Amino acid sequence: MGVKQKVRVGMIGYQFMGKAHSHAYRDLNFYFDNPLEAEMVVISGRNEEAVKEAQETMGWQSYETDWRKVIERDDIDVIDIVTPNHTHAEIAIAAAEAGKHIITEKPLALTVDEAERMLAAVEKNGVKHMICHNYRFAPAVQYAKKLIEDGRIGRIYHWRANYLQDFIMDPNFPLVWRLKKEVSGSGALGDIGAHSLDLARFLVGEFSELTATMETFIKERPIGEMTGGLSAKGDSSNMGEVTVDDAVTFIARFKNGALGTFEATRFAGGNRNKNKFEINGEKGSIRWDMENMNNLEVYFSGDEEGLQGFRLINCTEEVHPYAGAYWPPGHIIGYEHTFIHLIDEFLRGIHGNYQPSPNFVDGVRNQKVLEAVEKSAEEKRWIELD
Ligand code: 4PW
Repeated sequence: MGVKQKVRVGMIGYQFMGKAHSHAYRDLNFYFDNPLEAEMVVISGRNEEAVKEAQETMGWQSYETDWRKVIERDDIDVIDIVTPNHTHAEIAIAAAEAGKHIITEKPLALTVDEAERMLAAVEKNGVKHMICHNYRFAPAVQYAKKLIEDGRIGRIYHWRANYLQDFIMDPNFPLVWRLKKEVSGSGALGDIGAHSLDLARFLVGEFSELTATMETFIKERPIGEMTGGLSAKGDSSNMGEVTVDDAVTFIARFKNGALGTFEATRFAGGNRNKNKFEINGEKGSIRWDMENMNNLEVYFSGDEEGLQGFRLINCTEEVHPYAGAYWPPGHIIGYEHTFIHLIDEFLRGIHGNYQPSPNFVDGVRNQKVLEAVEKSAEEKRWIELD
């Protein structure tokens, strides 16, 4: 491994996803022989004390308190957007116009219109773009994709996904940005359901129509921030309205004839980050659960009588995508590594001058599904997707 070509990154935002992306830039070249190496040039945030602390702990060279200054800099090649959803469009369009490659957190935007403007800006300016649907990059999920593409499952009949969390079940949990429509776009739907529908598009195919129902169980919450983390409590003498869904359920038809069921909720007590799916096809079935993310359960109907059933594959062998870069078989990896794999793909796209996936095209398609789910729930009817 000689001296690598550098790609200079400016990150906008520094919290949960800022940490996940920063870790990925730092560790990527330790495991993967990527032709590019990320130089963590500048991180930006409005709160100077907090962003300075993030700069120091996460290993960035400098900080800014105005994201526009990061975009204006000539020594930045990539803008990484890890801010709340309502800021994605403005930052991404400005970054594209400045000729920067862009990686952004999901969902792409608040609306289809915003998402389409973002896609138009990156295409017009010829920059590479990626959206952070990191769960696509778990080795087990990549291997599931390979099994499907190799025809091992045959025609797909069913997709069944639950994305279950429980961190806002306490009515005193504060009205954080994820619970405000004008900042987040939607609730459980866009925050976690977006991952399920992206996985469905990745593994099964495009949606043709869907029908949905949504609910907000706790309609008012104390004003406050997430100080204290997941056990944060707001000031109950000062309440505000929750303007997003707490839970959503929808059923869908895919263009290839498969049927899908989806549930995304933050009110599934005991489920911290239970992102799981099952696929049933003519020749077999596949199951995956993020909380045991190294494992894939696979059933082949052609197995010998008496030995049929789900087999448990620990996707840590050389043959499993990305796994060979780490440890000997059986030595598992975790959540943070999915971001390493995604950013590895992003940098390879920049170096090799190809458009990596998932990208803003996926972001727009996902946004159309999100919008159709909301419309269906509101109008109580099936919605077709183009
Ligand atoms: O993207 C999602 C987040 O917004 C994550 O994968 C999990 O749910 C963790 O936090 C939220």
